[in-house]
Amino acid sequence: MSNVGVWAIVIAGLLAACGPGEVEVPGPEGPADDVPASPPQTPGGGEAVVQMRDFAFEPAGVSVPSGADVALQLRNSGQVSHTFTVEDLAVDVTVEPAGVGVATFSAPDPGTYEFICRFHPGQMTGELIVE
Ligand SMILES: [Cu+2]
Repeated sequence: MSNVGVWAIVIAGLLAACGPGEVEVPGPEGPADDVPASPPQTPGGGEAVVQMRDFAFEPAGVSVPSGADVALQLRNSGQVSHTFTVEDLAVDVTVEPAGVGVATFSAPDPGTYEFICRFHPGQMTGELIVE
């Protein structure tokens, strides 16, 4: 009976069609539907959002182009106040719990600049990468 073989192929096809229903588990940085590594919209040079949690920045790495006027959105989703502090750039913004803030600065020469939360410097650190 060749019909059996045909059905086997059809069923295999259906199974294959259903297979991709599996969802890829996003990495530690989560689904990058907002601002991927290469910022697509850069109206003022560079815009990105940094979440502040108890106790971590997310993402912990932010890339901006050198010379850009950066307006970094800060969102505190934690229970306590946090700061976004880049000592090298004299940037220091405190954001209350459930609050928002903006860190504005001119991106300096290319390099890696550490940012921290002054209240939790041992836990909350990240890197500002100027390209
Ligand atoms: Cu903090």
